[in-house]
Amino acid sequence: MADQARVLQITKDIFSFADTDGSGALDKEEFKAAIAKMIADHGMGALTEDQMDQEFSGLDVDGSGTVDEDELQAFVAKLLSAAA
Ligand SMILES: [Ca+2]
Repeated sequence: MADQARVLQITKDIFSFADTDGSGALDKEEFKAAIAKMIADHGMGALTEDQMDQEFSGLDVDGSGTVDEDELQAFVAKLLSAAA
């Protein structure tokens, strides 16, 4: 199961890794890099391009075209509970 401290830690790691331009938000390319790292580091199941596009749209609740750290955190929690 995904405990909250672990979710926060992983989110922080992944976010700082993936936000390569330091904008404080992940655009779609950065988000895909974030997913790839989650999969590599935490053994999550791989996602297809379509699934990543879908997740991105689902997470970007304010329609900004980017995913911020809170939005990423929701995704990390979901992936971790799916993998548990
Ligand atoms: Ca960024």
